[in-house]
Amino acid sequence: MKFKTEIKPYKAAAGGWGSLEATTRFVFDSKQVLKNMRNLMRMNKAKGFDCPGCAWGDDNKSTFSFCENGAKAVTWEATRRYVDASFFEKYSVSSLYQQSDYFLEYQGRLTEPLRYNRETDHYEPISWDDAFKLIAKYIKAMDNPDQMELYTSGRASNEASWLYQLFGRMNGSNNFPDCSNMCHEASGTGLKRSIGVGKGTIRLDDFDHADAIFVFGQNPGTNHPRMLHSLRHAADHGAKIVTFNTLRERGLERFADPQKPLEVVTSKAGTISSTYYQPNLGGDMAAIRGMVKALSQSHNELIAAGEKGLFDEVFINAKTEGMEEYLAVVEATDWAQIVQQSGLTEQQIREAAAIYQSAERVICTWAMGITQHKHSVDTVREITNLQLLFGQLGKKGAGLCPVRGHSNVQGNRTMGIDEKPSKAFLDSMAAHFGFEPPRNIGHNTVEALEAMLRNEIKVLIALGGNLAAAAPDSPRTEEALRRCELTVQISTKLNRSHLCPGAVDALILPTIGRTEQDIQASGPQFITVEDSFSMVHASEGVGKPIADTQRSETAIVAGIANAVLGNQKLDWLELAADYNKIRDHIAATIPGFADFNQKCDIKGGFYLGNAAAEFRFNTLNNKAQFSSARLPDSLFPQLGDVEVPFTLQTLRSHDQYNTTIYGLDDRYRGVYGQREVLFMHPDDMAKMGLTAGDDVDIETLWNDGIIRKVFNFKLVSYNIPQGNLAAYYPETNPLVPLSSFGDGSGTPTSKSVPVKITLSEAKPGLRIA
Ligand SMILES: Nc1nc2c(c(=O)[nH]1)N[C@H]1C(S)=C(S)[C@@H](COP(=O)(O)OP(=O)(O)OC[C@H]3O[C@@H](n4cnc5c(=O)[nH]c(N)nc54)[C@H](O)[C@@H]3O)O[C@H]1N2
Ligand SMILES: Nc1nc2c(c(=O)[nH]1)N[C@H]1C(S)=C(S)[C@@H](COP(=O)(O)OP(=O)(O)OC[C@H]3O[C@@H](n4cnc5c(=O)[nH]c(N)nc54)[C@H](O)[C@@H]3O)O[C@H]1N2
Ligand SMILES: [Mo]
Repeated sequence: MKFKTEIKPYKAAAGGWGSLEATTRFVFDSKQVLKNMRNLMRMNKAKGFDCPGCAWGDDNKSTFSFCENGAKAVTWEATRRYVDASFFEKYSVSSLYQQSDYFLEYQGRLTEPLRYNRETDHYEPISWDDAFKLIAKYIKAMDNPDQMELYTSGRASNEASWLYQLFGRMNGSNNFPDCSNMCHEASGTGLKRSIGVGKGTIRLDDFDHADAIFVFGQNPGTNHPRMLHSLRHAADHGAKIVTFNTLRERGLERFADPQKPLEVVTSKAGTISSTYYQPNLGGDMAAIRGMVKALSQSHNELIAAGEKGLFDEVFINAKTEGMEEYLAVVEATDWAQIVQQSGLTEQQIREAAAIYQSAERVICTWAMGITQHKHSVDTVREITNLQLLFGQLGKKGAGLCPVRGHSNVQGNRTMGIDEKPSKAFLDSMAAHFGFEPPRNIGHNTVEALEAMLRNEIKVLIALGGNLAAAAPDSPRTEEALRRCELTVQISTKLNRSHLCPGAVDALILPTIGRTEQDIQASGPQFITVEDSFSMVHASEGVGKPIADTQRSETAIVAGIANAVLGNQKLDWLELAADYNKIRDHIAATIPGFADFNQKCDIKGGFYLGNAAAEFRFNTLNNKAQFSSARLPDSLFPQLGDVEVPFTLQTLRSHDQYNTTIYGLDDRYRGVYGQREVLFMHPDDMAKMGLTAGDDVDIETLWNDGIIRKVFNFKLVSYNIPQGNLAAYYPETNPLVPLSSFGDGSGTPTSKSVPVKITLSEAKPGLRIA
């Protein structure tokens, strides 16, 4: 595959023609025009499937509820290309390992179960029954149930993930590492500590009522394109959109709605952000603290003058705890530290505070720019503190909105994919099924990988995802997978994780996807998912699966459970034959799901509710808790006095879905035909005697003596604060140390990696050290 490489700044608005062109190119390229268009038009409708792209909600307003990147996700799944036994006969695992992630997934859909043959280094066909028996053999041979890790990626349905957690717990373990551990864990943890519920408090239509929307550390133009419609709509109605993003992101500046043809034709693109701040990586907590410092000063001045203060004292007194302590910490934080850490001026911060103050109703949204740092839990709680001071909770047009990643990652948690389940959850399982679930805390993703590296884990099962490429410290992560006795990957497409087989055995189990028909013994099935706004809705695939040897995720999980546990406690196969029966059990065990099957008929789905939005705080004393953490002294306390020249964030291009690479362009950032690029401020280049286009090597500064280095990244001049860098994940995952993770969240610090840069000396072709 040869690609034209160039760097060419993008001039147009986000959305608009560029987006339409790219969408149609993807749809038509896949040579399945009719099928694809029909698929797209059914996305996010009452009948049809939920978009596997992201977890944004559905407004049910526009006729074509899809976006460019959702279209890519759908057509990617609907490919007619496939990899079967003859493919694996041709390619050994070692030869495939040399290929790029793009090449691997591009080969098409996995169609039959495969077992790794270590003697020949090739995967070979195995029957479904034999595959299940093999898994059971390994699991039954374990000395204790915690020698197994059950990984989940956030695309799995509620039904499949609920069955999966039940299987794991009946077998005796809470080892449920998942993609959320690498993603929004800090949001869940922080919100739970502050307001008692680890989910966002707003609903989609709140965007129509907000006076100001603060968007922290998020690139919706690429990762949640449908959110641009909500932002654009809000902006059109006069809401102020205030962005905090280290990079200038095109999608947050201007947006033409591709679903409003006139706008596209006339190029009448609307401005999205009324104000755009570019803090240092990890600087948001300091910026918000500065805003509170400014607001608190105005509040005190008003009170001193005998007037009504700014803060919502009725709400604070009745519903919260810890404000005095928090404001004392704010008072004690000086402006010099705030300015130095945030990278913003006092004036900019006061200006942001003034916008906040002028708004009656405020929404704060955030994503990975907030959650993938060492102090992310504290940062999420700082955002919450700000909102609590003004009573911006539980009222129309106001609240907290962590914007989730994978399309059902929030639903997975609701279903119990959680290494630290609540007592209430376990009690409910215990009561309904009459067994004693494990009560210890299980492993998150980083802990699971560490346990594998210590040779403590015999079996790894992955319900989707691509752990080898998604997790940090690639060489160590790959080695971790290789140290399990058996690895089992339940997947749609070939990826790096399949090429890191367990030490003794490895299986690939091919599954049908969300967009495809799922026919079981009782007839066609639908599944359910939950979006970022706690809306649960049904999703029914329309495309015909490419091979009748693929099975649904639910059927695969049931097959494994049946082979391991038998059918005494539960008839797993009967459940997989009729998902209504699974939903009946969910209704009986998970709060909010009463009459689940009946509610699946509701157009647009049903709302699970949010206790905090109704002022019920499931915390100490049933009050929302202000946190009073100090600003961190440094992003890298592990490094002591070592001077860190640059902080690197690892982020997504426009043509990828996590580790799935659709293409090599990043249109809005003006990058074409390449992915190994490093975004840097031109003055930083000048200081180092470098120029745009130079090849550089990037090396992590860490405290364990391990060399972490990637080679030959092309410098791209970019609007980014000095001292900050950006490059794409997963190529830069070798740079993120496994031992560098968030306090209280365990999330790898993918947005703050301490690095140094040198002009490339490596031979072309050398990729990582
Ligand atoms: N098309 C597409 N859609 C996706 C995905 C995908 O890969 N492709 N992935 C899905 C998943 S799993 C997730 S979690 C989401 C991810 O959605 P995002 O969080 O938007 O993903 P990233 O590309 O990691 O972008 C992080 C953004 O935060 C900014 N940023 C980084 N660090 C900081 C910081 O310290 N402060 C501030 N203020 N800004 C910062 C970056 O400049 C960038 O704009 O998207 C989901 N949707
Ligand atoms: N450096 C760095 N690392 C990061 C991040 C970062 O920003 N920087 N982001 C982190 C985040 S937010 C996340 S969520 C994780 C993502 O981690 P994962 O969820 O593990 O990774 P994905 O790339 O989404 O998984 C893609 C694979 O899932 C399989 N797949 C796709 N659809 C289906 C399906 O319907 N069913 C099944 N069973 N399999 C399917 C395909 O085989 C595909 O190869 O990565 C994390 N890693
Ligand atoms: Mo994510």
